[in-house]
Formats: sequence, structure tokens, C-alpha cells
Amino acid sequence: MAEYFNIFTQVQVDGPAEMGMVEDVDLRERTQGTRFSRLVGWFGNAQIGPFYLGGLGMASLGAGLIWFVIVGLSYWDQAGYNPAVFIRDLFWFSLDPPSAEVGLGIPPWDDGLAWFIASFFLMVSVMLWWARSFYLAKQLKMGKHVFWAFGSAIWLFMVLGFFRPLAMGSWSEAVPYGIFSHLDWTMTLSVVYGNLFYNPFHALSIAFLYGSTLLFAMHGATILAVSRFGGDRELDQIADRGTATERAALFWRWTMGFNATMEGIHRWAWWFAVLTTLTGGIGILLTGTVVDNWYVWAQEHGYAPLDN
Ligand code: 07D
Repeated sequence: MAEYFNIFTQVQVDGPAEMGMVEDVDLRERTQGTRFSRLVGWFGNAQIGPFYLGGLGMASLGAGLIWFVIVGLSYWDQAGYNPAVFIRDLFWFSLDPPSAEVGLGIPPWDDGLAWFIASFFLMVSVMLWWARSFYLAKQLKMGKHVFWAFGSAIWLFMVLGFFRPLAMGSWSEAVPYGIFSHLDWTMTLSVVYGNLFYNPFHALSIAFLYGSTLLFAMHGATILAVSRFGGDRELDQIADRGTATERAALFWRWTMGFNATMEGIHRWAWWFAVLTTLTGGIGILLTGTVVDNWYVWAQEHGYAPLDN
């Protein structure tokens, strides 16, 4: 029978609240209250707060809320102001970009104006949250790794909703705001441009996406497997010898002849995650602008069969 079986965090902080750094941090924008939750503690740190929303955070949430309310009001209108229909058909409603005739102009009220305004606020919201990730890291004297990684996701987001429509000369190319409508948009883009599977950047993006899940599984499982030896206290373990870290490293060296270092595994994870959206954005930007049909492109480049 297992003596040590690690599913949830087993050790929870219980003591005076930890208020974090106080030097060089603008405490006016940080809440003072904290509390502890056993439930939250199973999944992470049991201490909740202090929160640090600040001006950028408030503005970002405000702009995001405007996007959310515009989309919600549009759905409410589509439901005929009927709550039952609203709930029943929620996944089928959609706030669509303007039709192709509008091009890159300001759309009229009945043809995409709400999408246009909502998109503006969504972009502002995402950008402000991005800026916030920079300033919070700066105040804690951290590297800007989260900021750059989020930047990669924002690159794909901007390609999908702004750069590619700009390059194609029409807002109608952008993604609609709806559950099934955005799935339909995805499928349609693939079909119209000759099967996205033949877009090498889509393939790269998938490889990094799958690779990210594999790396995460390997790393997460390894650390949990050596947590009985204190493997979760990674920093102590990097410097010391004969530790859980060495067992973890040895496991992978025995398994596949190579092991990442305790520092390096996080670089692997960072790059795989960042490259998923970086290559994804390149692939989408090329679609319809440089390449009209990925299947034909693949035939011309010798990796799809020639029809004869
Ligand atoms: C979307 C961008 C960053 C998001 C940010 C968040 C908010 C609010 C709300 C907008 C995730 C800010 C926004 C807070 C959000 C709203 C409403 C990141 C995003 C900053 N594909 N495919 C990928 C697979 C097929 C298609 C990526 C697999 C078909 C299109 C990924 C398969 C077709 C696009 C991936 C498969 C097709 C993609 C996404 C299998 C038709 C993209 C990476 C096994 C269905 C996107 C290059 C990601 C892309 C994309 C995986 C199949 C179409 C790797 C596994 C053949 C059009 N596909 N796909 O991290 O980058 O997204 O393509 O079949 O645009 Mg694909």
C-alpha cells in the first residue's frame, strides 16, 4: 500500500499572514487584508491576498467588462430578451465582425459596429493587463519572463483579430465572439485556405502545444514523485548534493540518457509555450496574405501528394 501518495498539496501555511516585500513597492495600491482557506491551500498557497490590482489592473478589468457587457447585450438582444432562450441558446449566439463590404472602415450600427467597439475595449483590456505584468515584475525585481510569454499569446490574439484583417483589407476576416461561431470560423479558415494541417507553422504550433503538455506532465510528475524527499523545495535542492533533485535527474538520465537541469527544465517549458503562439501567429498571418491554399503549397514544396 502506498505510504506517501501526493495528489493535493499536503502542507499548508498556517501562521501570521505573509505580507511580502515592502521596500520599493507602492503599498497604497495593495489591499491590507488577508485570510486563509483550507480548500485553496490544497491547490496552492492557503493565504489569499493581499491583492495588488492598481490603476492598470482596474482599468484593464473595466475595459474587459465593457467588452463582456457589449457581447452580453448583443446575445440578450439575439435572445429576444427572453431569459430561457438566453440560457438555452447561449453557445449559439455570436457577435460578428462586419461584412466584407465594410472593408477597414468604421462599420455601420447594423453591420458590426458593436463588434468593432467591443474589440477595441478587449484590445485595451489585454494590453493593460500585459503592462501590469511588466510593472508588477519590475516592482518585485523579477525578470520579465511572464511579460514576454504573455506577449507571445497576445501576438497570436492580435494576428487573429487585427494584423491579419488589416493585411487582408477587411475587418470581416476577424474572429467572431461566440462559442460555436468561433469554432465555425476556425474550420472555415482551414477549409477556405486548403487545409491548415498543411501549413507548416500550424504544424509547428501543434508540436509545441503537444510538447508543452508532455514537458509539463514530465516535470510535474517528476517533482511530485520526489516530493517525499523535499523535491518541491527546488532552490535548496539545486545547490545541495544527494537530494531529491539528483534522484529526479537520475531517473530521466536512466530513462533516456539525458536530463534537463532543475533550472533548464523551466526554460524548456517557457520556450515550448512561447513558441506555440509565436509560430501560430506566423502561420495565420501568412494564410490568405502570402499563401492562398496550403495543400497546393505543400504539393509545390514536395510534401503533399500530386493529384494525377
Ligand atoms: C487563441 C491567442 C491568445 C489569447 C489571448 C487571450 C481574452 C478573451 C475571448 C476572443 C490559444 C486574450 C483574450 C482574454 C478571449 C474571445 C472570445 C491562444 C490564443 C492573448 N489544431 N487551428 C491552432 C490543433 C485544426 C485552426 C493552435 C490541433 C484543423 C486555426 C494550435 C488540431 C482546423 C487556428 C492548434 C488542430 C484548424 C488554429 C492554437 C487537431 C480546423 C489558429 C494555439 C489535432 C478546425 C491557431 C496556426 C494556441 C493557430 C490554431 C492545434 C486542427 C484551424 C496549435 C491539436 C485542421 C484557424 N491549432 N486546426 O495556443 O495559431 O491557442 O494556427 O486536429 O488561429 Mg488548429
